[in-house]
Amino acid sequence: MQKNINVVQELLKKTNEAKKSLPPLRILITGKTGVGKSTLINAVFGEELASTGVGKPVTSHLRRYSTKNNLVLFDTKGLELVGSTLEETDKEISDFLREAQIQGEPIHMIWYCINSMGHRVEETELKLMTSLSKQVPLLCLLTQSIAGKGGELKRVIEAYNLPIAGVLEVLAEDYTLGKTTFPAWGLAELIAFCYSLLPKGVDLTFLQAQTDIDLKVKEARRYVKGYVATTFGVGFTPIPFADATLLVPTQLGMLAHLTMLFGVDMDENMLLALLTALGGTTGATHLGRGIVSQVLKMVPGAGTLMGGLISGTTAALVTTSLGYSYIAVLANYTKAQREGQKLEPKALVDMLKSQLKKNTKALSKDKSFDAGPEKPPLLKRLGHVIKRK
Ligand SMILES: Nc1nc2c(ncn2[C@@H]2O[C@H](COP(=O)(O)OP(=O)(O)OP(=O)(O)O)[C@@H](O)[C@H]2O)c(=O)[nH]1
Ligand SMILES: [Mg+2]
Repeated sequence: MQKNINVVQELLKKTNEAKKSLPPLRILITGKTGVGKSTLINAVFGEELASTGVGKPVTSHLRRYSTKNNLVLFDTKGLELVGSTLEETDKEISDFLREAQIQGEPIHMIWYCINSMGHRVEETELKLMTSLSKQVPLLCLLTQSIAGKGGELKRVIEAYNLPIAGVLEVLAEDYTLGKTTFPAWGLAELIAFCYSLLPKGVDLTFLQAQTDIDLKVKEARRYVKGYVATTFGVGFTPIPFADATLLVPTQLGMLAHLTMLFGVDMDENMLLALLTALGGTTGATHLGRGIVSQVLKMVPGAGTLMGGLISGTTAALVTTSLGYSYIAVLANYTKAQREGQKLEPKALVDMLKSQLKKNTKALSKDKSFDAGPEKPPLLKRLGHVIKRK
């Protein structure tokens, strides 16, 4: 294995590779003018898309917005959808959907927005939703839903039994009416629904592009569990302590994937501070030893290294603890960034350290991790030891 690689560069490179491997996700957002499409997009995908004045015109009513997160949004503008314009609109959007499919750049989902304040749904809209949903899964979103307005409309629309994926209410931004402010709601449900509806692959693109941090945390932790299970395998083969450095490429791969899932650009200095805190140096060899020995100290009963081996279960525990702790750091980093705050590297380093302690302690109690030393006979087990390259 190459020694003294610059792990920060390596992590950044792996994160970029993970980002690039995400398939493009294309969502079309439509509905009458002023229903709140742009407001909803901003709430679900973050402030960066707030400058909705721009965007590339695709057809006379369609605009395309590409984001750096492999998400492509198509937003219609100024649709009136009354009388004869329905047929034109239907044709315009249907032709576009078909063409996109032929070009090998299919639209994965349509959000059809209706303003809850309008109290009712027009015949033309029912027709349009039915027509479009024949081509692409369509979600009917009842926007600006305050004081139960969307609920009534939801029942009305559901009663039509349209061939659509679902009807959901949402209030994308707090709404003030006189002295009363109605807090935004329904976003997490909408996000969870889309996430479950999207096909494998593009669901990850959606996960990293959307703004619900709790969902990212939940899915990232699930990813760590799966990653550790496949990396260390059933029975968790023992690893010589000296080869703990071999864990580094594995762990870096995991950290890169997690960074990608959060859809944030981690500052190079921030990563340097975090990795330095873990390993005490930027060299990969030391980093691997650093991570393992630091975390090992916190694992009860793991201090006795039989024949210089750390058990596979311990290696798995260390890696899981590292993953969970890094997720907590990413979550806080992302939250702070969204609120326009800047966290100092030291704050994140402290957070990482206290999280490592907390998670290692909790995982050590987890029965699925048998953190103690492997049972003899040692020689037999040595046959399964990972070979040093
Ligand atoms: N408070 C609040 N206001 C909203 C919400 N959704 C839309 N609005 C308001 O409704 C108006 C229209 O919203 P837009 O998001 O621009 O509507 P649009 O569907 O993109 O309109 P077009 O681009 O013209 O088709 C704006 O003034 C928004 O502030 C919401 O969830 N909460
Ligand atoms: Mg708009």
